Amino acid sequence: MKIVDAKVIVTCPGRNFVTLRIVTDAGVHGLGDGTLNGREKAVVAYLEDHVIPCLIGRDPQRIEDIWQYLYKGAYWRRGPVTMTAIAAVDTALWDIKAKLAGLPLYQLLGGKSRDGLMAYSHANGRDVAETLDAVEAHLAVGYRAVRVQSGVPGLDKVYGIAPGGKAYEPAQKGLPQETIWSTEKYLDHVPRLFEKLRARVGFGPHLLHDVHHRLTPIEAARLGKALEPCRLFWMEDPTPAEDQEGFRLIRNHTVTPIAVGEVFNSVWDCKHLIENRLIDYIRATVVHAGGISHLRKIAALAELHQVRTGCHGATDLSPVCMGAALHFGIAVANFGIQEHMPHTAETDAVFPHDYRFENGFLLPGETPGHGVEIDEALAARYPYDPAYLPTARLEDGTVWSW
Ligand code: CS2
Ligand code: MG
Repeated sequence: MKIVDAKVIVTCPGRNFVTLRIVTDAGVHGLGDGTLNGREKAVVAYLEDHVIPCLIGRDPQRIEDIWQYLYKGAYWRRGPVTMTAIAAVDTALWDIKAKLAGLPLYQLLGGKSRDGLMAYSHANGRDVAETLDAVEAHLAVGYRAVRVQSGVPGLDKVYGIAPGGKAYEPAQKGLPQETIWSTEKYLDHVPRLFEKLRARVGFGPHLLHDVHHRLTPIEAARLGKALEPCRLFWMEDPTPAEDQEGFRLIRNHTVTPIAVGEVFNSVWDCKHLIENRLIDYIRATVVHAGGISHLRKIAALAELHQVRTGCHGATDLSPVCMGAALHFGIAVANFGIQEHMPHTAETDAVFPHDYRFENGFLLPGETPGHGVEIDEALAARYPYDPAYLPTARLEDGTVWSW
């Protein structure tokens, strides 16, 4: 069997997505997500100029061999662009293999280890009152876990909060927006927010919070300690994950569970944190961590150290990634939780899929493959529209993590 064609489809049904379509001489095709929010065109060029020419003529069944060829053969290893491109190929090849077998992808990954994937949604509000209402609205539709982000008094724009209570889309058209950040204002606000939340909803629902890389280790330790009475499911990205020993300082001060890894792109990024039990959940996912093949290796390492998966699932990861992640998540032994930011109806129309949300759980479908397709004619009606993630500065003008 041979790969006879491959092409990159860029579409923007409200936000940009990059999709790789690989076609075989068996008449079966596979799809992989190659979306890297704000750097989409870098992945497109990597795939079109450096990967696709090397794929034509290869046997699509040799998934691990092609993965190793693209990883070692590039010489320049790892990084978000390279590993997202490899992920797109890997995911498409797993889709093809499952279609050839006539099986839903999870059956090739060991079969079901659970009946469904507990999902968490995003409840955002400009102030405490709006945030409390948003949490209750998500609980009312069945979520058992809700991530909570709110505006910070005294700050104009912060991560996670859309103007006017709309659904939050981080990338904004045009060049990057600059936002102002104050750790002091944030640290004064968040513990009070969660105290009020627990008073309103009790301790039944799982509550999560994304610090989004914005604290130093000692500040994150202070926040984790202050949040202990609120019993969070996790505190995410408490400090920039390049400073991996910084997590030991956080660990020494608080038992609030820690989740990290949505910006990781290989097992090497995760190794120190997992082996030293400095985190509780690993957030790496299919599209940015080298695809199904590599994510399985990350999860296997995590399993040895009782670290569970908590795959990233924001709207800037396409339904192709979500579909593949659900097949991965329902099979993997150490599943923790799956992020679920539902895509818009426009996006779902471009990417018809068979996964579904039911009563707090996400469920992959039974269609052979990962269960997601692309309507290319519809996709063509949404041309690429440049958009960037915001940047942040402290009130004195110092560049800071957004
Ligand atoms: C966030 C992401 O979902 C999350 O946990 O960290 O939405 C992140 O901001 C975006 O994926 C960046 O493109
Ligand atoms: Mg996050």
